[in-house]
Amino acid sequence: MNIYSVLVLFISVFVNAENLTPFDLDKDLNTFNNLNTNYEQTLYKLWEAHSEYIHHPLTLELQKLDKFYQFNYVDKLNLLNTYNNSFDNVPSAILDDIYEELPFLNHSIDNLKKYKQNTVYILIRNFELDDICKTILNYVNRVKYPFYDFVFLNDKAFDPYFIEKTSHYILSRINTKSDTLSKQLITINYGLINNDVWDPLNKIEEYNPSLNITELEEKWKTQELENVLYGGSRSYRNMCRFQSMNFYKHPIFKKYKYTMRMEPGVQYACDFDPFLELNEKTKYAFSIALLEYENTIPTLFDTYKKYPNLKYKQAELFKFIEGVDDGYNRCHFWTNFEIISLDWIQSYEYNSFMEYIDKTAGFYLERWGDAPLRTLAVVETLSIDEVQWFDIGYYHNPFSSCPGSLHARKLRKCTCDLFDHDKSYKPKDDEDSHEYRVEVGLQDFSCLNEWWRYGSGKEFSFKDNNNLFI
Ligand SMILES: Nc1nc2c(ncn2[C@@H]2O[C@H](COP(=O)(O)OP(=O)(O)OP(=O)(O)O)[C@@H](O)[C@H]2O)c(=O)[nH]1
Ligand SMILES: *[C@@H]1O[C@H](CO)[C@@H](O)[C@H](O)[C@H]1NC(C)=O
Ligand SMILES: *[C@@H]1O[C@H](CO)[C@@H](O)[C@H](O)[C@H]1NC(C)=O
Ligand SMILES: [Mg+2]
Repeated sequence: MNIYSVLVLFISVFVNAENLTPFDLDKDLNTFNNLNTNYEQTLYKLWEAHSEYIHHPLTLELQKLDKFYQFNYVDKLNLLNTYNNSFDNVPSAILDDIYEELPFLNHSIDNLKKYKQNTVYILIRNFELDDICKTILNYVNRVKYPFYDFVFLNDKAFDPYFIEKTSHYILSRINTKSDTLSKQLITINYGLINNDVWDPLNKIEEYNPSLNITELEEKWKTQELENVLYGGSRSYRNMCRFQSMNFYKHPIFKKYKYTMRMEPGVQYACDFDPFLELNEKTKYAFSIALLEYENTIPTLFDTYKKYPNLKYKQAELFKFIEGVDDGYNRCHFWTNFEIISLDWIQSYEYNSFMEYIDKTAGFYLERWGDAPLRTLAVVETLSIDEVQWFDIGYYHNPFSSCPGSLHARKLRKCTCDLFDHDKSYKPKDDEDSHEYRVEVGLQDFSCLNEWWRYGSGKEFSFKDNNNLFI
């Protein structure tokens, strides 16, 4: 692109911005649909032009970090932004206000720093704005102290309206004190993923010389005809690979220790806290476990068994995934809700396993999901007491789970109930209603039974040995 056409692009963006709705922007402007290969030239200028229209208080510093980019949204009151990125510089009167509102911190600045090492993480596309806003509203009302940071990642440019609206939902509260507190404490990070990381097939020779794009596309067509879920999709495969082995390499995550994954449209039916409820040893937490579709992973388990450093049957958690005849029972943690220790997922052990998996190209030859892959990595590298089951009401289309104990449901103020399994399937046109849910609990395709048996055991009583419900 020459200088002249770049200029024309910017000018036309600027001129048209006021006449376009955000969703027009999403569809019509190349910037939001093109692969992320030249941010400096496009996004930053576009953003500058568009930001006048939005009137937001953004700190506008697009940073290039190797193959990633980031910019942050903070309010004027944000303490870290005001006090040179350290709570140590924050005046004690302000800290005292914080301690009063967050009693579990026990007046300790170290606890405050620890609390702020947690972040929610969302990989998302611009058009999913409405769904994520519903989920965020649900989250801020279910988590008692929802002052954790957020990380949004996207392989395309974020629509400024998306940033404006999501940050508004995260920061704003009805209660004035909470409202101030969220603005003081929360940093919202918006990160961008370079196309080289997101879509390795773009440089297929470099990625894996044995692959041929024409042949891959043929394969995907066949898989789609064979009803392999998302079998025809290249972007879904990129997503699975990114969630398996790349998201945590974004430099944004350097300042965090734990992250909870959130997806647009999910619902939390009970009070919970993703980080205060973590056990000391926990490195991985999940809510739902179920069976993977067989036709998405025909050769995954055989590949796994050939991993050179394999623990396999020596692994403490192996029984959770053990099938008949040396096979895989297809149990996996459902990764759309997961809490991850970043030290663990950034470890050499985790990453050498994923790199081995990636070299076999199963992400693209078949349609390996990030859920079974995460599960195999958990089994290989963690012990039973490092994995925690979060028995909270959780719903991601079409499955839900609800605490089995009435006592827990009352304490957590759950709005879910345990369903009569035969009645839990509802007609398709009722999809949005609360009832259209398949309660996973004890169904055949649930793997909670396996977890109770071979994992941490069955615990229906509500644990209140944390500071959450004081
Ligand atoms: N930026 C970006 N995010 C994506 C892309 N594909 C999926 N995602 C996100 O990745 C997560 C998983 O994708 P989903 O489409 O929800 O996949 P799923 O949960 O297996 O299936 P459904 O929710 O049933 O569609 C969600 O948070 C999506 O928003 C993509 O191409 N680009
Ligand atoms: C802010 O922090 C940087 C790096 O930590 C340091 O070099 C600088 O002197 C600090 N500035 C103030 C005003 O404290
Ligand atoms: C890829 O495969 C197709 C069909 O088998 C073949 O025609 C083409 O030459 C191959 N491309 C490369 C770069 O090897
Ligand atoms: Mg989803």
